[in-house]
Amino acid sequence: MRNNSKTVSLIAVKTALIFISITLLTTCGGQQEKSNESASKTSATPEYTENGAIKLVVNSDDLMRFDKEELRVTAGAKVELTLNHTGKLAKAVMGHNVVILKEGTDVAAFAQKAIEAKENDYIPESDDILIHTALIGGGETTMITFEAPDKGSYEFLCSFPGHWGLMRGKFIVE
Ligand SMILES: [Cu+2]
Repeated sequence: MRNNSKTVSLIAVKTALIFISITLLTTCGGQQEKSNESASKTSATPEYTENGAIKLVVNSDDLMRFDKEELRVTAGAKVELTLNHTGKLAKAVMGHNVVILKEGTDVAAFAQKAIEAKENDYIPESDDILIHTALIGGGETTMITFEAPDKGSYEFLCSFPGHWGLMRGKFIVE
């Protein structure tokens, strides 16, 4: 009888160990996936659409963030830029767009001017804008195509009031 109960408890211990090992393996795998997700903040390796345009995808969220700090294209190339809003908040409270400004534009001054253009989704009348997407809310997506300008380093931002401090990056044309 004693031997039997020892065997039973040994089996119980083994089962517990196997369970712990599986849990550890699963947890490690999950963490690896997460680090892969946040790895790329630039568009260094160009992707192309079926039409041969450079495909740029920028994701934005309810925490006022773009997932890209840098976008890279080549001068004169056809570019397709997609903006996704993965959040839930409405356009009126957490609207996002992508505005690319001409070289040498004072970003702070432009953002200030944009605040006054509420009726035009915060796109002010200005010569400083190279291109811009539509303003979208949570769950929405928008896309524009355009021809990349001359070589240079351009600034992009979200022109919704108060967002450009966090939501901005470089648009680099090589
Ligand atoms: Cu925004």
